[in-house]
Amino acid sequence: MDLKNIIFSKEEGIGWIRFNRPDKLNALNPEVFFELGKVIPICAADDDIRVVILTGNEKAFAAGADIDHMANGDIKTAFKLSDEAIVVQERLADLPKPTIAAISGYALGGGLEVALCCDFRIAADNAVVGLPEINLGIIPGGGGTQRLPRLINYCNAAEMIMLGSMIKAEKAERIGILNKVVSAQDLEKEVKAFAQKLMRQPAMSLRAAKIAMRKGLNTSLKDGIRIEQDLFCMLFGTQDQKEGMAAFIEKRKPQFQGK
Ligand code: CO8
Repeated sequence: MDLKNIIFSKEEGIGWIRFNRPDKLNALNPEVFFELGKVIPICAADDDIRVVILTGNEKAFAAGADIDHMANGDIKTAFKLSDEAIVVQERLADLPKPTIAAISGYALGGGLEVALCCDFRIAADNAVVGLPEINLGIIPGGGGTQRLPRLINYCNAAEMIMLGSMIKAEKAERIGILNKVVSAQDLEKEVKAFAQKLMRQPAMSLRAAKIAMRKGLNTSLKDGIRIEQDLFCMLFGTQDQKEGMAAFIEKRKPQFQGK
């Protein structure tokens, strides 16, 4: 596949997607979204990929949408860019397997918004996150005003969005944006270990749990409970449910097959 702005690889059950515009702190231009749109369906379809990790380089996960591209844009340009970005982000958020954003350095604006589409965010201690769009005379356009207040409390989200403040990893973990902060040199190792833990879980249950949580967030509690019920009952048709419960009764560790 001809990719210039991201690097895609598959290693030991993990699909790695690396932003690759180092000269521009991985700023997200339309080509990046186009290439992301190509690899996300591959990650969804390939059964050998159990977990997807998005990452950048040491200095930046991604420092936002590409301001050079947007600076002279008009309303139509903005709609075009955001239409593409929104579709790709929805595909990422809906991937039926766990996704992790491994963040080193800056995750700003559209960069943080992509990370917010992942199930987990693990960051190096040099990470800086924020939604600084207001300082450019705009607002977040990649889901930031919607996903952040659904993830953390409203007042912290409002401060980040209205003041455009950038916050360090330790605070981002404290207010619930990050799952975990690790030392910069250990980031890849820690993220891999986290992914390996996920890979030991039953894949159909991971899928069901993710769908239940994601769909449930956008519906009433009553409807969400029914969504959960259907998924819960469906899992009784899997081999992994038989294995998980047999292993408990036989006092051994379960060996899940993802079936
Ligand atoms: N866009 C374009 N270029 C960028 C961006 C960016 N977002 N961020 C950094 N760069 C470039 C710089 O222009 C510079 O390029 P050059 O060397 O050619 O001048 C290079 O990357 C290195 O950057 P700096 O020299 O600025 O590095 P510093 O370490 O001094 O500063 C900062 C790092 C603080 C991260 C600084 O670069 C910065 O503030 N960047 C912009 C951050 C920002 O405002 N992000 C939000 C952008 S708007 C947005 O994301 C809207 C989201 C919409 C969602 C998508 C759907 C539409």
